[in-house]
Amino acid sequence: MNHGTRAVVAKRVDEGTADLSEITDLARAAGYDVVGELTQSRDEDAAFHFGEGKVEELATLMADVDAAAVIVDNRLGPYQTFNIGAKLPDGTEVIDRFTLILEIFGQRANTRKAQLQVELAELRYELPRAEAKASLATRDERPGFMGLGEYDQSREQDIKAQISRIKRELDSIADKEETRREERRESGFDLVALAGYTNAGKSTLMQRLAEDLEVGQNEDLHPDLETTAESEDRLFTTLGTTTRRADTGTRNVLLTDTVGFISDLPHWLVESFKSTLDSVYRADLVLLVVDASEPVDEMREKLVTCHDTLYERNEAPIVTVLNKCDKLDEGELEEKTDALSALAPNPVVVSGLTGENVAELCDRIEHELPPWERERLLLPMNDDAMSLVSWVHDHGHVESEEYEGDQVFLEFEAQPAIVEKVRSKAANLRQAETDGVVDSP
Ligand SMILES: Nc1nc2c(ncn2[C@@H]2O[C@H](COP(=O)(O)OP(=O)(O)OP(=O)(O)O)[C@@H](O)[C@H]2O)c(=O)[nH]1
Ligand SMILES: [Mg+2]
Repeated sequence: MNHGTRAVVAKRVDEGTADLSEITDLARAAGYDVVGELTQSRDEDAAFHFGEGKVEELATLMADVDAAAVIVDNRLGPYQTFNIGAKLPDGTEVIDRFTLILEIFGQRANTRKAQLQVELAELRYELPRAEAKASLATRDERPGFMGLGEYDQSREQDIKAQISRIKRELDSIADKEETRREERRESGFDLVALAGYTNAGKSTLMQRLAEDLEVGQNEDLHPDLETTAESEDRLFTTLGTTTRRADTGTRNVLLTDTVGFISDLPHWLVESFKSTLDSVYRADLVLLVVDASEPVDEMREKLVTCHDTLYERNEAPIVTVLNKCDKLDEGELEEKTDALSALAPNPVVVSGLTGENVAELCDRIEHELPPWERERLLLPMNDDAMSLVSWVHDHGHVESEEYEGDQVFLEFEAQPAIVEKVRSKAANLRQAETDGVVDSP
């Protein structure tokens, strides 16, 4: 952990002014104490990333504020990291945006899956660096340095072997989760996922929507159900996925909260978290949560990042949720909604914190989910029919249930697959009644 490690944050932009607010938040989330800042607006320098003079300025600043680490909000090449470090006091850590995010993920990974994903991302980060080292060392023919190339080459092989081992294990976890999703659908649940930029308020909304009731029905089907979804004002509070039952009215909704998105993540990092994001990509409906209290340009940028992340794989319909509406007035809201209408058409405006408009969000969820089928059935009145009726109550929405003589008239709505199941069970019951035999359930 970096608790209290003093750090300088730095950023280079090609033109304009560099904004350090996000990297500062990320640094704090990782436990650093941010004690200095440095920015530069110029083209990237191949050797130092910044201009060489700027790196010297950084060295002075770091000595002045007594910092032990510099956190650079850019992607640094392996040689750039090395060259910057060489100009700074001995023992100074040079950290770039991705290593910082990996550090946060590493600190928060508390499940086997999250740990594997972090390990995979770290190895993928290290691989090109090990390759670079191996090729450098092979070229180094100085006496006394012989054999170094071989060492680095075996490190490279080692990394590749570990990557395939972890990928295999993650694939098997992903298969199990896919099976669980299918089982849940077959039991009549609709799968809704919360997605959005980190700190948008996903976990807070999850707490709002989640039923206080335990799911209770089937422990095997829901081993990942949690009673809490942590929320906090820092980036990447949630890393793993949490699923809870939500009460939206008639539908049986399982709501999943997961890791937030962030901009400028390299492909290999997003890939490493693929199986976590599967709960979003494979949902029946995605709620894309946006912090509406931020400046509209920032909201737009974050929406683009979210859409980019979702774009490749997501199959489900998306409902944009403008959250934190308690922080702004009607006028501001309308302006922002208009300005973002192309990216976020017809959004739902809520406050996860105060609960304002959450009922409207529930209605919208019910409306956007794939429609249920309606069915009317006549059942004989016996124990088997009664247990079928109670099964329908658990897996769908019963509109009416009328008892007349030795018959039950049932009118209900449910997912097409559930309706199909009930229909065939009902046919069997009627058949058994006519035959005078009753099947065991
Ligand atoms: N004022 C206000 N604050 C909110 C609202 N929703 C969430 N917050 C605050 O915003 C911060 C982030 O909320 P979280 O629910 O942790 O956000 P998240 O999207 O789960 O964040 P990550 O897990 O990091 O991706 C917390 O301090 C919340 O209390 C809201 O509707 N209004
Ligand atoms: Mg969260």
